[in-house]
Amino acid sequence: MILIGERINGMFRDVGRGIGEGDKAPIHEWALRQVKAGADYLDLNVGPASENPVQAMAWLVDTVQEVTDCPLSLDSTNYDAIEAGLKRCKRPALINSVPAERAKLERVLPMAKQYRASIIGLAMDAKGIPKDADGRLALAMEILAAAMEFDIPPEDIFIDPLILPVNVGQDHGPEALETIRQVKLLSNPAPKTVVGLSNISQKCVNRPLVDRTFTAMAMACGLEAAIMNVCDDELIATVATARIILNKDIYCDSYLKVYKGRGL
Ligand code: THG
Repeated sequence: MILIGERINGMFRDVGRGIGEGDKAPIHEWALRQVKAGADYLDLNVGPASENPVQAMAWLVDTVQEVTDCPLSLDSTNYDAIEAGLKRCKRPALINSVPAERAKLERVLPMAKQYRASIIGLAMDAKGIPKDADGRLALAMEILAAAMEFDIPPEDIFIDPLILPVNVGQDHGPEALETIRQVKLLSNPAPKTVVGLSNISQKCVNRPLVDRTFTAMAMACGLEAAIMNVCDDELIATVATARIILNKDIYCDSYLKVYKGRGL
C-alpha cells in the first residue's frame, strides 16, 4: 500500500502554529518522523486558518524538502497554492485533490501534465457527496474521462470515494467500500484508489481500532493508498498483515519486521 503521512496539516495545533509563526521545527520533526515510519508521500495541508495559502504552501514545500526528498502530496482547495507548491517539488507530486467539476478539472489537469503529477479525484461534485456507490462511481467516471481528454492515463489518477466519520455517516461506510471495489472496473488499465483514513474515526471512541478495522476491510476491497497516521505502529502492522492475507507479500515469521524495514 502507498502510505501518505497525514501529520503535516495545519489542523494540528503544533503544525498550525509552526506555519503561522514561520517556525520550521515542528515541520522538520514531523517530516522526518513520518519518513522514518515508512511514508511513501507526505501530505501537506496549510490548514483552514492560513491567511495566505499560496505563500504558506510554498514555504511548507521548501521547509519539508530541507530535510527529506520524500515525494509530496499537495492538499489544498486553492489551486494557486497547489501550483506554487508544484513549482518547488523536487520529485513528481500528488495533487490532492479535485472534485468532478468541469472548471476545476480544466484548471488542475493541465498542471498535472506540466509537472508530471498524479491526481486525487474526489467522488463529489458541486452538489456534494452522493449517498450511494453508483453515484460516486458516476463521478469517478467523469474525472477519468476528463483526464483522458487531457492525455493523463488512468494509472496516474487516484479515486477517493470520500470517507465520513462512522459516528455521523454510518450508512456511507458500505457505499465507500463498494466504490473502492468497483473503481477497478471503470477502465483498463484501472485508476488507483485512495482514502483519508483517519476521517472514519473522527470524534469516535477507540479511534485506533476503528482505523485498523477499516483499513483491513478497505484493503480487501482493493484499496491501494491511504492518507493516514503512519506513526501508528499497530496500523502499519495491520497493513502488513492484510498484505500477507491478500497474498501480496510472501509470508515469513518475521513479516512484520520485513514490512517495517522496507525502503529504509
Ligand atoms: N481525502 C483526501 N484528502 C484529505 C482527506 C480525505 N486530506 C485531509 C484529510 N482528509 C486526511 N487527513 C487527516 C488528518 C487529520 C485527521 C483526519 C484526517 C484527524 N485530525 C484530528 C481530529 O480531527 O480529531 C486532529 C487532532 C488534533 O487536533 O490534534 O483526525 O478524506 N483526498
